[in-house]
Amino acid sequence: MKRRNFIKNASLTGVALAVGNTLANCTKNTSENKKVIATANKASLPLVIATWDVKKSTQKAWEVLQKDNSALDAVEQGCMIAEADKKNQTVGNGGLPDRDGNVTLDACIMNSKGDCGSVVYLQNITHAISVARKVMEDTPHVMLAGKGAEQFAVSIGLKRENLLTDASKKAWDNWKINSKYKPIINIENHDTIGILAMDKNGDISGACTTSGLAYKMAGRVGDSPIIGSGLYVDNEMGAAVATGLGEEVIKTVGSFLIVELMRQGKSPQEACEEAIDRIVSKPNSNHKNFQVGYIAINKNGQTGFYSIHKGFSMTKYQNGKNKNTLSKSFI
Ligand code: SD4
Repeated sequence: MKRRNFIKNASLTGVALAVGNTLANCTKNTSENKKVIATANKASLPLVIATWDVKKSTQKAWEVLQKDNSALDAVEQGCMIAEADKKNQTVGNGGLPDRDGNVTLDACIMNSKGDCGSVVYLQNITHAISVARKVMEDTPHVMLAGKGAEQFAVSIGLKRENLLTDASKKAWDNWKINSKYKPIINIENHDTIGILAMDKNGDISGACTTSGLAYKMAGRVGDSPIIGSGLYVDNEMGAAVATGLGEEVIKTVGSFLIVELMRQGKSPQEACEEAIDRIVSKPNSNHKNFQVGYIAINKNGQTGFYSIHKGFSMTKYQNGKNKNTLSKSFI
């Protein structure tokens, strides 16, 4: 072999070896990572966690799991409780409207296979989460918006309703007197509902549903229907869901970030804390004026939750107990 060809071949071999080693390392790391996170102890399953004090929703999800239904059914039905509750002014029917008096809903859902569905800017339909599920199951798409989402909802048998209750209209009328747009921290201590459930086999699903920020600009969509921001499920590692000022969650792709941090070996608690840190440590961060909270679960059945401000909480249903606990916070 001529010297030039020898060098060329040798360097190609070197490159091949280097690439081979890198690939081998990647494979090794990935399989090691998979081993780090063992499947949860079956005795502690099923398990449901949710943002805020939503015991009726976690109770429902738990009951669904007790009947051996899927984690996907559990998270959908848990969300439906909050959506139908007209007294809850941050989700579904009775949600606070945008500046123009229109109630617009955002929701998404994700199953253990990594499939997902989402609706944004949905009007006149109470159960946004069920529409999101059908988008996932019955269409080739992930996300439907506005009129198209509403038409699809009607086509699957959901009925149109006026979602603006008297109480929410009154609140909007009061807001119009000053019309100051400012995110309200921990509005009524009852907010966007995000639920994560792990069934008896350790498979995880998640869902998130909201009427979004009260008195938002017409057309505004938050993080809650954005896969990776408001919600992310990776059945190999775990799942996370967000609440609070969606713009800040979107900027840091918060839920996906938490799941990837868990993949790197962080506990759910550490991962939630780091995701909040990414928000508050930004140059010019205005975090004193807004809230963000995260909850997360890993394949071991460990959970974590953390927020910027005090007042956020997580509800957990495990081992027959349905308990709400206040979160630690950055401030
Ligand atoms: C949004 N993240 O639309 C939602 C609202 C929320 O606590 O969670 N409020 O930005």
